[in-house]
This record gives sequence, C-alpha cells and structure tokens, in this order.
Amino acid sequence: MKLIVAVVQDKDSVRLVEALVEKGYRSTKLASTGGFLKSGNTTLLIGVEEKHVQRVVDIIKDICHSREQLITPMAPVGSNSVESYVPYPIEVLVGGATVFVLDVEKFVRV
Ligand code: 2BA
Repeated sequence: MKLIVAVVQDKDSVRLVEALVEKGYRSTKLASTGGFLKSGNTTLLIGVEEKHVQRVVDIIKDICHSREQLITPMAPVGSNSVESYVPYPIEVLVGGATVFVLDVEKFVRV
C-alpha cells in the first residue's frame, strides 16, 4: 500500500477528485496553504495499492496545469536614510502538482 500526497491548485481540485472517484480511487481533500505564496491550495491524500500509483499520477498529470501567478512583494527604494517601500509585481510559475509517494506501514478500515 502507498499513500500519495498531492499538493494541487484549488482550481484543479474539484475535477481531480471527480476523476479519481470515476476511476474508483478514494481520496481525502485537505485545505492547505503554500509556504511561499501564502495562498490557498489543496492537498489530497490518496491511498492505493502499489500497482495503481502510476495510474493515479497519470490522472493528476492529465488534470492539473501549471499557471503563472502574480505576487507583489515590497521593494525598498530611495536613499539609505529615508527609505520607502513600493510594491512591484513578479510572476511565479506555480506547478500543476507536487506529488509525494510514501510507503504505508499499516492500513485499517473499520
Ligand atoms: P508555495 O510554497 O506557495 O509555492 C508556490 C510557487 O512559488 C512554487 O510552485 C514555486 O514556483 C514558487 N516558489 C516556492 N518556493 C520558492 C522559493 N523559495 N523561491 C522562489 N520561488 C519559490 P511549486 O513548486 O509548483 O509548488 C506549489 C505548492 O506545492 C507550494 O506552494 C507548496 O504548497 C507545495 N510544495 C512544493 N514543493 C514542496 C515541498 N518540497 N514540500 C512540501 N510542499 C511543497
């Protein structure tokens, strides 16, 4: 048994869960927050037999897309005595999915 932990964009999460259900895979959806952008994303826990891991990864690849996202950090301007900060937008490419595959020591459903 393996546990697939997939961090995906919120925009893809509903379709992904639907596609997994359609193909007979169970999942748990958690609301999460990216450490860098500090904005919401979705983490899915998907428990599957080892032989199904690649099929699930393929479904994730099919549905989840990279997207450019604008962030506006503050940059210092002016002399060192009177500094002020102005926002400037930069583009970040957020990946379609970040996927971890973990060994499961024991799996019990009661
Ligand atoms: P965030 O941490 O909010 O990162 C969003 C995007 O910002 C990243 O996309 C990457 O393009 C960029 N980024 C992240 N850290 C950076 C840094 N130190 N310098 C420059 N750019 C940086 P992805 O790499 O596709 O990651 C999307 C989300 O997947 C992340 O959201 C995070 O929630 C999760 N993630 C990615 N790698 C992870 C890891 N090694 N462990 C746990 N979660 C991870």
